[in-house]
Amino acid sequence: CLFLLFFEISGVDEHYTPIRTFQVCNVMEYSQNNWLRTNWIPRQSAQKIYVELKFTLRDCNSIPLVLGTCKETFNLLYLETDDDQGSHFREHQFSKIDTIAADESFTQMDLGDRILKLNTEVREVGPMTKKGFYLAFQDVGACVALVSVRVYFKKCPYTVRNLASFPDTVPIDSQSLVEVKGSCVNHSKEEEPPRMYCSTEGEWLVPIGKCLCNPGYEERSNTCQMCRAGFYKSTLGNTECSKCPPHSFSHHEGSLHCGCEKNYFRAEGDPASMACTHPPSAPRNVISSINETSVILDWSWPEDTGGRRDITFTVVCKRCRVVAANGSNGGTQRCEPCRSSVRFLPRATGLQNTTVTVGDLLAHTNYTFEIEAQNGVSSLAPKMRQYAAVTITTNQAAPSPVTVIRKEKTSRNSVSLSWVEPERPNGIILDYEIKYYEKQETSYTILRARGCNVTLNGLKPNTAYLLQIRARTAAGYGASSPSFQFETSPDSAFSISSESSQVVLIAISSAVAIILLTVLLYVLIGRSVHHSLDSVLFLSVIFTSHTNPFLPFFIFCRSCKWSIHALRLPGVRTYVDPHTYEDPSQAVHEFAKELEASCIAIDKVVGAGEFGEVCSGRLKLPSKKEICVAIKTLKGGYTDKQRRDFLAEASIMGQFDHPNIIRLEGVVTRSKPVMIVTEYMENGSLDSFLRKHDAQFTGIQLVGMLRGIASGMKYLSDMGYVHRDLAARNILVNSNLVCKVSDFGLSRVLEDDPEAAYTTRGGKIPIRWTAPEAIAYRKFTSASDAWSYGIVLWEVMSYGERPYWEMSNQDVIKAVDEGYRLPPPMDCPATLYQLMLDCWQKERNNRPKFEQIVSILDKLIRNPGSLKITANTTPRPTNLLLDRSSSEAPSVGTMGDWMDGMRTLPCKEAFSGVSYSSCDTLAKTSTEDLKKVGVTIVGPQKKIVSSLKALDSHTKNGPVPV
Ligand code: ACK
Repeated sequence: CLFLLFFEISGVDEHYTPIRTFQVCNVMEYSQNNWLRTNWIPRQSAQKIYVELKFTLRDCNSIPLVLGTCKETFNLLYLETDDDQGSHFREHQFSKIDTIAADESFTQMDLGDRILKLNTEVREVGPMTKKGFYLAFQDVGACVALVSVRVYFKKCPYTVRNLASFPDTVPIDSQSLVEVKGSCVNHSKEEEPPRMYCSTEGEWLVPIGKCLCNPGYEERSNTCQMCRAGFYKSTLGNTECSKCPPHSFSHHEGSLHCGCEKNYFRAEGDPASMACTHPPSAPRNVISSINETSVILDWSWPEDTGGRRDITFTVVCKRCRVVAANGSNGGTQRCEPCRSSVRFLPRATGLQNTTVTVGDLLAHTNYTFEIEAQNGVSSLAPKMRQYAAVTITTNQAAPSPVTVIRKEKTSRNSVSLSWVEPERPNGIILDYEIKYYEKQETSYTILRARGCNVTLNGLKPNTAYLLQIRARTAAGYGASSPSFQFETSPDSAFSISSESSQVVLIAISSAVAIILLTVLLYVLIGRSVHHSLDSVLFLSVIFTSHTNPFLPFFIFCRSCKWSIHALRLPGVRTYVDPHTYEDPSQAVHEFAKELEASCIAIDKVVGAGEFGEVCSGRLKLPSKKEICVAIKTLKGGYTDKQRRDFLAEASIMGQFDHPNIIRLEGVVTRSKPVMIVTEYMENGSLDSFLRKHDAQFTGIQLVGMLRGIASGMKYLSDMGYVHRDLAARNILVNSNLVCKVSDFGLSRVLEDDPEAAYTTRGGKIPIRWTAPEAIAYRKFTSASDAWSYGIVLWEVMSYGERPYWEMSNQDVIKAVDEGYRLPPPMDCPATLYQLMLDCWQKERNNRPKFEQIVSILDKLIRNPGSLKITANTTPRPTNLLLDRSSSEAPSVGTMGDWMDGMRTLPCKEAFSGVSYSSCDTLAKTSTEDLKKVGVTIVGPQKKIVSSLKALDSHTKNGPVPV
């Protein structure tokens, strides 16, 4: 400071803090002009300067004798300069800022106490333009002490708002706000330009706009800081960094994304916040249900969806064959994509539901379907993709309808037609059925043709006919073609009679056929003349009526090398021997449905078969009702052959569809245990069932059961299947007493049957049930099955008696060979016994066909009265068995004869030494009595007891007939 008559004095302020002051107090003298000037103060960025003064001022009234000279104000002045002028001082250069008066003044007493009363005054100066300035204080006669002078200016200080930094800002004038643009802090970006206003008071006002932290950075204390390891931030914004989602990591700071762990992936479009995922596991529980040439595939969702919800399914169809490897037994599977004509419903890829129907497959063909569950990352991990495969074999399917029929030639009485083979024959077309009728009539004619043309003869002239054609394959008939209409030509006087032309035609064709066959006969006889008598050629030409000019013929040559062809009844399917298949497992899949083990619930064991246990259980197929089933299992440790033999039964059974043949539900071959699942027959096998219910059924009930068995056997023989082991133990009975033929197989059946015994020619045969020619030279035919049926008939009528009781197999063979036959069971209707005897005809061609047996039994059922006439139960005198050669109807002899006969029974002289006093005593004889005398075999026991009763009634009711 520049002191110009101001004095620096020490004192204390009101708080007794020592202070130094500049004082002047020349109040007694006139014309005072005392100055105090500051040093040069640089202006810096200040526009406007504030000066705060703290001072004390003495009250003039408190000073005596100063009136007129004492003042109570002083002046504040300033001078702007660009440089420090040192001690150079010019009074007139200063400009007055204000006259400062005191708000408070102090008295003498105050002074005596040395307490200063401070006044504070603030004045503003500016705007300033020069680099610096001086302040000056002018005293004109006051008693004033300047305690402090504070010089300052106002500014808005540096600040960071909304991630934008705003510099120190000095307001320009007192009127307006200063708009200041902010700059984004490091690692941030402007979202909207940041701005703020700096007020004249040095306050920041109205922040506008903001900055956002870059990806990988988050806002921390007004700065953008890198995300820590294990965290990420993928977007611009002032959110915090997020923790890495499951199965991902970030090892470095400032991560925008987290990387996926091994075997985890992120699909394009997956947000960074989503966990890393992997392809799903394979679909589960694939079930196929085959319907001819289409298959419905059903499956369950994969166990592991890979952590995603965008699961879809894709089904790939392949045709696979096992190709034999050169020189080795095994083979390799070769697959090729299915034809493009295979249809998928709704589609093959992108399936949202867990089912698809595949249609238009080829019949009898192996297909493999690979079902894959896919999700958004499947394409990123081809090696991790899994699928479930199911192999199916399509069934036989009936051919599609004939659609194109052409009329080739028309005359008065005939028309020639041709047609085009069905688009999908689904097998070899065996023949066509042509059904036609007059348009106005309802009765129709049916013809069959092997080729794709036919001539219909014997038609009425000038008549409209309608015709339909359907093709037949081993799978049966296909649907009929749409009706095709044609008209014959009008009558004409000059036309040759069609009847006579037919005759001529037939005559000519017959002649040609006979010539051809004669030549053939000649050649064949010539070739096989050295063969045995067996090699006789049977030739049968059957001419049908001229309206049906097809000539079915049968040629048999027993010992010729060429095969035997027989035209079976049209419309009936033919049994296919599964052993003719190179790969027997193909046969089983051709004829048996593969079941998922998960659809089967086993309840309990009901018996034991040769290959394993027989159980009862339940089968629940998708969208089908649960049914009771029998389950035959193949026990572990089986050989390949055992497996083949076990499944052969299913391959055979699967070809049958008849109410009296046990129905195959399917097989389980793809998991263990291997199973054959059939319908459940509540009453088990017929022999034990009958034994359990001895004498409890009416004749009609028994005949009903027998009729069922015969009907099943008719079906089998029509199919060309020979059972070879027809016996009551192989018939099953359900809760409605319906009998069904079971136990199918070839050699296996006999190997399996405990009744089967080895013959001298080798091979096992159930002697008691088998026809003599089958025992002698293994001639098994439907006629030998008819013999067995006779034995079953006997078993049924005797409620499960063992045929030939305890006789040895050798004795049975001998007795039967000598013409002896089983006697009628007790109370057996005569007609049924006659039927048995017919079945046991030595000459097999004389035995009734199953069709005839069915019709005989049907007649009996319609006329139950006929069952009342029972066959005579008295055994023949010479043997337990009846001698068929001596008489047809057995009769009761005299008491003496009868006793003689009894003594020759194979009961070791049972009656020798036994005396009977009367017929009464005889009639009361019980089986217990017989046991006592050594008749231990149940059959003869019953027979003897019933005979005694019959004899008793004869003697009581009249003379014993001779
Ligand atoms: O007489 P069962 O009770 O009837 O004892 C045998 C046993 O299994 C061994 O073959 C019984 N069995 C076989 N197949 C069936 C079936 N489909 N339903 C009921 N029981 C059956 C048979």
